Amino acid sequence: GGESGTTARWVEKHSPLYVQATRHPFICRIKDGSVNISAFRRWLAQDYLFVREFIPFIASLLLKASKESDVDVVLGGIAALNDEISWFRKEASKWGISLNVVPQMANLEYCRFLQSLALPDVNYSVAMTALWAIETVYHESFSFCLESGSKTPDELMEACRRWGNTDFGQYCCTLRKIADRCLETSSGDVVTQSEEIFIRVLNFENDFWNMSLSEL
Ligand code: HMH
Repeated sequence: GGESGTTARWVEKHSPLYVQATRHPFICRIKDGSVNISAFRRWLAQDYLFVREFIPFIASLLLKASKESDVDVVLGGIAALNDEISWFRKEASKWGISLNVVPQMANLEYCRFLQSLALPDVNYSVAMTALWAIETVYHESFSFCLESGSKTPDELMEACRRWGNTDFGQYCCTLRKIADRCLETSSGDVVTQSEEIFIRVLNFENDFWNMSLSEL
């Protein structure tokens, strides 16, 4: 069950965009082993900057959550980010990558979007839809690289497992259920706004992958 919620309908309705974000050439090249390591390095440093901006966004959701079980889930997400930040630093030092880089345009725009969603007047359902979509795109993308028959390079497996593992998938599933529950009792206006935010997240994710692939 749980497949008939609002978010599942949106994934169906916007499937070309959803597939573009979750089966991007950057991900497909990791999966078939043809990824350029310089693209991976660029992604790593830029994603570290993104995750730094992600912290205040999740913190804003913690403030908006009122149901005790929602607070627990969001708090778990924050705890996972603490570990994620350490992983980025360890991974960067392993690859000899500086994390002190200039954010590229696609990243800047995505971070600005996160900042706007963290404002106190942004509706909880809208912000929760964004969190579900952001985490789910990464899970769907990196779990694809772990499927049997994948030729994912050994040195990229840790990154793929970080977001592709089944525990992270379970977290995404929990976020989806929270978003669906919220949307069920939201006004038509909030539901419309949430669908727009879902579409914007998919576009930002696509741009982020494009940025990682682009030479420059
Ligand atoms: C760009 N989207 C981007 N970076 C991430 N780390 C996630 C989603 C998942 O947290």
